[in-house]
Amino acid sequence: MTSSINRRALIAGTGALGFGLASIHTAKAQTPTLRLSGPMTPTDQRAVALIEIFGPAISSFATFQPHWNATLFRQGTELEAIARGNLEMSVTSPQELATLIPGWSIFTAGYLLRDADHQQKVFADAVVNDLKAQTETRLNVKLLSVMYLGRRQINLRTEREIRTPADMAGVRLRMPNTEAWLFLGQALGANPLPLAFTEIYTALQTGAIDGQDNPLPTNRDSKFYEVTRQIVLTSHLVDQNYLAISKRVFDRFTPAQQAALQKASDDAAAQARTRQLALETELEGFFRERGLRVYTPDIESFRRKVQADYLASRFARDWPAGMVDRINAIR
Ligand code: KDO
Repeated sequence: MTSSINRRALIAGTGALGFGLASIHTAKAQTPTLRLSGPMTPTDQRAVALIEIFGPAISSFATFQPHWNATLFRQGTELEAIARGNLEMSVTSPQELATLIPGWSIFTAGYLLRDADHQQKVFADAVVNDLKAQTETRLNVKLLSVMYLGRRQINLRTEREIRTPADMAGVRLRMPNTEAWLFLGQALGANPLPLAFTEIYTALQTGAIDGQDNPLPTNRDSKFYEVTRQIVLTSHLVDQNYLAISKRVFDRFTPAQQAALQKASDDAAAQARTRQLALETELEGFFRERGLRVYTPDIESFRRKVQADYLASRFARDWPAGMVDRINAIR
């Protein structure tokens, strides 16, 4: 959900707030607990990698305590919780970051990143340094690694064939509740409706929405295929999340522990990316076997409209001059 508190107040307030993790200063016997809150299921490959790789790799100096299915904090409120010292970690997104630091909206644009490899190279490139630095100083959030979620596809409970954005007219498409997400739904030609991730299944089941967009592995994990009839392979966003940690919490670890945290994060992200990519190629068959129609629309017509809408949008005014070209040039 969009942050309920005033953006300026939050940013101004982070410098003055105390952080309640006194235990992090104490001896090894009391290792600090790193609580992570996220809306994903525990079977999501990012969650699996964090459980299998990240937690064990840091267990000698910190206790990793994940909370899935948004059971600790509501989707979209995690950054505010970290900034206020009420949470140590989350898996955040450019769409959420853009509600607080508008420049992040460049990564919410459809058809900008080409694939997982491009996404990884862009995150490691100096082109993102300024946004990362602003996020640390203004929000107290350090982005450890980029996590590949997958290519987002349109998934509908209706049967009408979708070839171009014009065919999306009137489709009530669920989007996460931030301005950038809702804009993407609109750019796809749909009528976007904001809804939390954890409410999608029931909304599809009851017909409160006509569809949703998410990568194929998410569709499988959250069983959206049980309550929908078709998947339109628009691949409109190479979706990225970031493993995020409170900067102040991070700074309290020794340099060796910080390096171990960074490596654990990169290793977990690498495993998750490899598995998500494999699932994306396998799953088309899985959905077809369950009776869904899976097909590729006229992608060029989607690309043209979505890119044109973004470049003409108010979001583009917050993108540093030349940044789109620099991102496109990364190979
Ligand atoms: C979603 O709400 O559709 C979304 O895919 C948005 C992502 O940025 C991310 O928050 C994701 O949900 C969750 O991690 C659940 O997979």
